Amino acid sequence: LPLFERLERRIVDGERNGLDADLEAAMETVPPLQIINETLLSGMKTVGELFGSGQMQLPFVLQSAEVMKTAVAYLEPHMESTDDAGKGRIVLATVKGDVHDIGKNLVDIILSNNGYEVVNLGIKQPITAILDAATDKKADVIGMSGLLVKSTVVMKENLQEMNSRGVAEKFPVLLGGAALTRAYVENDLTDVYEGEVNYARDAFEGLRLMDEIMT
Ligand code: B1M
Repeated sequence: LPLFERLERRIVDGERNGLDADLEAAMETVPPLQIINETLLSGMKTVGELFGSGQMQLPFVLQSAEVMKTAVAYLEPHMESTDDAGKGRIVLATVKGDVHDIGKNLVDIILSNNGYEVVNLGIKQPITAILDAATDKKADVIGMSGLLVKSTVVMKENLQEMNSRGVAEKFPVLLGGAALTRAYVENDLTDVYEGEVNYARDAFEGLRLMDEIMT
């Protein structure tokens, strides 16, 4: 297979052998972020489709996810980044009950490389932990990611909890993850929260929104 098709295939097949060499070769012609966006994410999309239609079993999805993470970790040091982290601080987490973190970690990378300090709490984070960290670290924004449909409900509960704790004015939120849609956020979440709600379709929209929030 040609290089980029082979790389995409590696994600789908969860094949790590030869990955580094292919990534090196790819970086000779294409910047690392573009490799992630156009090649690797396309592989993950196929994985999602195969899993969703019952053609791929969970352990193989996990393998693909591991190869995806390895590839992103390999590419990250080669990405362009600004030196300062003075644009603002975000506490970022995957919500309670949800283990998906590839997208959240991409958001971390994009924001960190573009002047933001990111406090990445990891996966399955209850709102109490998110709020403790946000208060502790004096976060400017709280970012929540979720890929399961039930995570969209968790996000709504989290926002209600934030209202009742009286921190809505203090913390604008940035929400993202494949289970969310702009329509759901605008129709079901914006009205729930007394603070500012922002929906990002991808990591770059997340960066643009952070820039907007912080100005
Ligand atoms: Co799971 N999974 N999974 N999974 N998994 C999905 C989400 C699913 C859609 C697959 C499917 O059925 N087609 C489905 C959810 C269905 C639903 O809820 N209706 C599903 C399921 C069912 C499950 C389990 C329940 C399976 C089971 O156990 N039977 C289980 C859940 C466990 C749990 O969470 N409690 C499970 C487990 C797993 C693995 C562990 C095997 C693995 C995750 C590994 C990991 O993340 N470390 C996994 C994977 C890999 C997927 C798919 C195939 C790929 C997800 C991914 O990484 N995409 C996924 C299929 C899909 O999404 N269509 C699927 C790439 C990533 C870059 O995209 O995270 O969307 P994404 O991020 C994007 C944007 O959304 C945005 O930016 C990123 C791109 O720039 N974004 C943000 C994300 N977060 C943001 C936050 C922001 C801003 C933007 O601001 C804060």
